[in-house]
Amino acid sequence: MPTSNAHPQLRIDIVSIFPDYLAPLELSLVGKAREAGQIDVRIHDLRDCTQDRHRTVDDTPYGGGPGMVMLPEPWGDALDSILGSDPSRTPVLVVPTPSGERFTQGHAAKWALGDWLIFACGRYEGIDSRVMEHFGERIHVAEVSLGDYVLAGGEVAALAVTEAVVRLLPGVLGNSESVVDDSFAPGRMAHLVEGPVYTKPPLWRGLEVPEVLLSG
Ligand code: JAH
Repeated sequence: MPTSNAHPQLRIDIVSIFPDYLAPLELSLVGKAREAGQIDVRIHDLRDCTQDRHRTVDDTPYGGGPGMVMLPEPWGDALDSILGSDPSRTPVLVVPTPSGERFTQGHAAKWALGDWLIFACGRYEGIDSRVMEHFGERIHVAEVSLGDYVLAGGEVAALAVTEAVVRLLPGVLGNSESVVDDSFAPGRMAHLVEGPVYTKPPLWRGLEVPEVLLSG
């Protein structure tokens, strides 16, 4: 009988109207993890879930105000389709938004233990709130912010969260760069408050590496 693995392969689905924006996931640490089969990354174009000839994904906000809001129907269809593709996994729907809770190392550590992240990357003024309300009744939904600033959309935040999670998976980092667990350190993360770092040469442009570090 199949049972829960300590670390099942992580599947990551990302829905965006700019799927090419996620191209960096083919590079570096995350790209190598994909090539090694440690993660299964799937990028989706939200416009493939529109029904009209113009592939419309947005409309004016009820109540007025600036900009446009993303229509619920394409999001509902996109997420239904992704969720229906594997009923055996336990998804977390991650929605990057400036109004979300602050994303921390604690989220990354928890999600690295799970088996499925689905990112909904909004644009414009965001996604019709009923999408989060509806899927919140079916699966875990996490609206997260990287910090107090506004981007043009959720894609860059999805890249950041993906990298923060994937580097924690066993076997993804090399031996020379192993993970220190910062998730329970209060405030600034423990290994970063140790201070500045140095490597060779010991004298560079008149600047010396602190004497105390040269003996080791
Ligand atoms: C902007 C949808 N805190 C980073 C962050 C995350 C998402 C967004 N902005 C900033 C965003 C517009 C539409 C998401």
